[in-house]
Amino acid sequence: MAKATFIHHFRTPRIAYEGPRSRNPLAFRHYNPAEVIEGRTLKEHMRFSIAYWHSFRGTGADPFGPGTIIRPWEQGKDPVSVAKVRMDAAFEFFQKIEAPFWCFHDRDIAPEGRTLTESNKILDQIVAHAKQHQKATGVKLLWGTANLFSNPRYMCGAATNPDAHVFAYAAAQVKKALEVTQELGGENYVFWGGREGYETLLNTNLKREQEHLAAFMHLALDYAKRIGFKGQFLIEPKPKEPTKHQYDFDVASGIAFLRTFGLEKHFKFNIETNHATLAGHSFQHEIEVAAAQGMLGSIDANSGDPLLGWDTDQFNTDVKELTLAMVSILRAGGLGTGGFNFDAKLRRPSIDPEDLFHAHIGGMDAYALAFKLARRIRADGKLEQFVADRYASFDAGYGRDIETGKATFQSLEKLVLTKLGEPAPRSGKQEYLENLLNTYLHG
Ligand code: XLS
Ligand code: NI
Ligand code: NI
Repeated sequence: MAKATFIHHFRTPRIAYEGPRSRNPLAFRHYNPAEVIEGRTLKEHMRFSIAYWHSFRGTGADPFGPGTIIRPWEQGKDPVSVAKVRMDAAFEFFQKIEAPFWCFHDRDIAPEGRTLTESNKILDQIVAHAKQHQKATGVKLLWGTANLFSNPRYMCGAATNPDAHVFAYAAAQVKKALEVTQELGGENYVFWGGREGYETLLNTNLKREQEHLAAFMHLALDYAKRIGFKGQFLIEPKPKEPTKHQYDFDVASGIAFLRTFGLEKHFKFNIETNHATLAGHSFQHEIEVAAAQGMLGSIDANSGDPLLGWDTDQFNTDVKELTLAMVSILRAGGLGTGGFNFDAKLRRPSIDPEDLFHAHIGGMDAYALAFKLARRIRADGKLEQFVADRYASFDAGYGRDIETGKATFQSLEKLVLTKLGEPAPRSGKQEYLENLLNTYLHG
């Protein structure tokens, strides 16, 4: 282990901040990790995280062909030794890219054994290795999760599988995933639906499947409590893919699910940009829906392609989209124990280790710039003031009575008949606001 930290797996040096004028493609232009804003460094504000599954397990394979991305450390016959060297490379990358956090699924970091006992043993070895790396580098775990979708046993779902045997297996796997997330000091634990959904209603009892999913969540909560796991539980909604209908469709349906089954106090949402757009929403919409209920947890930072209808998991460099999202996040008071996790992957022909740097530099810079622009927008106050003014009639008088539950249909009818008459129309001023936004983005 001590040796491994000195072997350099990447030729690219640590990425430095050079400022907006820099044209060095391997430097940060907006993300200055050491910059202090309101008593906290930008590194602490942004809480960037690297997704192990994409950046260290992604090979570029797609349904039309095998992987194209071959890393030099992916060599050797013993998968456990390879997993350790891969992890050495990963922690080197985390440090060089100035990411304070990482995220993983159990099966990304450790190969699955022939039995659950064997899988757990292997996982323990790799987790011990990760723990040493975390200690040596100061990189922390944003969240852990379990892969309940790759193994063929989960082809019809995990917690929503029609076979109780599979439910039991998934429970055992999540029990272990919670233990290792706790062992590594994970600040959150994520439930993304995997294959929790259906392909056809012809073979599906939707009601029972949703009840089983809720039962699973309750069991996970009970166990977390039992072992003293303090991390925040997060649901990551996605409307489709891999199944044609995923039960955690979007934030709104997630809230309904949590409320229906008495889980709402224990969960927040991990919102992924590409999942929002697949559901026919904007990224900002999903943030607003979660924030309105005090359930904004964390972000899976990526983007889809507007011309493609699946989860392309691209790095997001769209400053306008991110600035709008950041305005909503800042208004909600930030992400708390959450962060911005780059759940994004290189395109299939981007095969150089250096491409991993370009990808993350672009994403980090875009988010950091968006953060700064959003702060400026909020400090300037014009946008917020416009919205506040638009609702001002609810701040006093009968408007206030409506909000506080004092008004009745009769009292409102009387007001209209005797005093108010016809309401005066007022412009929504969308075009003015779009222009105003551009003055911040390009001003
Ligand atoms: C897949 C999801 C997945 C989760 C973690 O679409 O985004 O990567 O973030 O299970
Ligand atoms: Ni995700
Ligand atoms: Ni995704």
